Amino acid sequence: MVITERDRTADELLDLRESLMDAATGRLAAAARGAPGERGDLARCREDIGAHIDALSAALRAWGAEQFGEYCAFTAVFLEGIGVPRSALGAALDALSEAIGEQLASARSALAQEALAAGRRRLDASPLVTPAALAAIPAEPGAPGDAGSAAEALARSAPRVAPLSVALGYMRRPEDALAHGWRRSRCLEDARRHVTQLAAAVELEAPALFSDYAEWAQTLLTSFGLDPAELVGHLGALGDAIAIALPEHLAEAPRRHLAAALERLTSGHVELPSFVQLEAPLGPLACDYLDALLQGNRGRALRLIREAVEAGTPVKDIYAHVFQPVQYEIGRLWQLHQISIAEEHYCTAVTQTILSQLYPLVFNAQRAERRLVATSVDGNLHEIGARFVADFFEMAGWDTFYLGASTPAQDVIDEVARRQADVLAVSATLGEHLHSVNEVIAAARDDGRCRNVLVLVGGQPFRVVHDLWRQLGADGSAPTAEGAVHLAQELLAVRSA
Ligand code: B12
Repeated sequence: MVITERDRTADELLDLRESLMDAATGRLAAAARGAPGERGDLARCREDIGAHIDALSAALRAWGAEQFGEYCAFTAVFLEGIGVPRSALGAALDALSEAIGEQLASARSALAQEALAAGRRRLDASPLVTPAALAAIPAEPGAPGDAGSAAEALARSAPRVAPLSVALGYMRRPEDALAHGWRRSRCLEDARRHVTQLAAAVELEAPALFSDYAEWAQTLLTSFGLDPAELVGHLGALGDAIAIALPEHLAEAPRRHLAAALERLTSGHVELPSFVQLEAPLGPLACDYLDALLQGNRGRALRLIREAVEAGTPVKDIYAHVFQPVQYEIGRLWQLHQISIAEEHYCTAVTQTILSQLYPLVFNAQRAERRLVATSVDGNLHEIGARFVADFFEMAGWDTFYLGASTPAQDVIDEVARRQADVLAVSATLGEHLHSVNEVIAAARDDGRCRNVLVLVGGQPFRVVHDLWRQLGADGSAPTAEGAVHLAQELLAVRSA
């Protein structure tokens, strides 16, 4: 490998990092004496200068001067987001430039000055980042300090915290900002999702919910070829953005949840074994069925199920040991970037079609004179879990009213009253759906027409945190549709005893 003068300059900048930081901060302090208050916190200012030196060094070694300009653009957005004017970054770059001029030999200083000048030029250009990212930082942020809870404060400050965390993440890992290119706006979307999920976990004081989400996100992102350190860096930046945007007492819980998730993420590789195993009950059928779906052969998929039914396989077993694990596996393959969204949609659509073809077998049980309403909460587009629950109750002889995906709370409650349901089954899939679960339970409890209705809840978040149902005020939860039927029967028997 050839070592160039640029590499040597980059090394020397790092060797002199501390003394350059001192010298540049000293210059800024002297300048601020004339205009106090432009930026009081000199210690933080010194740290920022350290980050500028790192970026400058990396620019000299690998990226080039123009990319240092990109780093400056993101840094300026971050600083503007916390109320520090762009001119302050310009002043810091000037101070650093003078310190470098004093401490480095002239040829090396000239190389560094070239990159610094590109940074200065970039600061004069407008807009600094995509207009969407800038628009996301409100001019007058709300007052999270007035919020009643940490979750509310976080949700209120999300429009500010998300872009701040992205800008801060890019400032700390400038290589991401450069590598992401057009995907920077997607990073902002991801940050918004992190904040939403975090607020949901904080609202219920359930750190496991956010840790589970973070592990899922880590597997997803690394399957797209991203460096695992990237999410760790971004979540760390999110914690710091929260510390900046929220008063200390409200920042504590979200930062604690983040720290717990980061501990899980950094403590090793996340294993994600297949949900379809040959040796599991009906394993060979599940493997063949999955294969038919992935081959795009719905005729064969239907034939496999029809033959199994004709051979006497109970429909319930096909639901539990074929359709459910295959759906989970489809999700896993999508998460690992092994199938596309289109393939996932296709497989799900085929399974839904075949489910409908099995209905003559689902609707022939002896009637139990009981009624169930099953729904996916507002915002939840996953409908098959609720559909499974309804079908298992139907197979137990109940009259069932399955409402499908994303039903608003009041409409659910009106339907429960109209159908005189004994049980309401509510399905959620993501942490962000829990707010709607809360809403529908509160609406049921407040409505005199639903006084005797049992409310059961289920879906992924309830499998992650076992007593979450209790916290939300439901009457119970079960991990599967079969379990839901047993639980309802038990609770109704206790009630009538
Ligand atoms: C199909 C699918 C979709 C389809 C749904 C279409 C439809 N018509 O239903 C579409 C494309 C809409 C979709 C969208 C999304 N999805 Co999706 N999806 C899936 C997939 C592959 C299958 C879901 C399914 O059919 N499961 C089968 C049923 C039978 O299982 P179940 O829901 O768990 O239900 C059982 C139990 O939980 C329980 N149960 C369920 N409800 C209830 C209720 C009660 C009362 C009780 C007692 C029990 C109970 O009993 C059921 C039967 O035994 C899953 C993979 C997975 N692991 O589930 C991902 C998955 C759930 N989706 C995921 C994601 C990320 C998303 C999106 C955010 C993607 C995106 N970026 O847009 C969106 C969110 C949409 C939204 N707002 O809800 C992730 C969630 C990861 C996470 N932990 O955060 C998963 C896990 C995929 C993955 N491995 O990454 N998705």
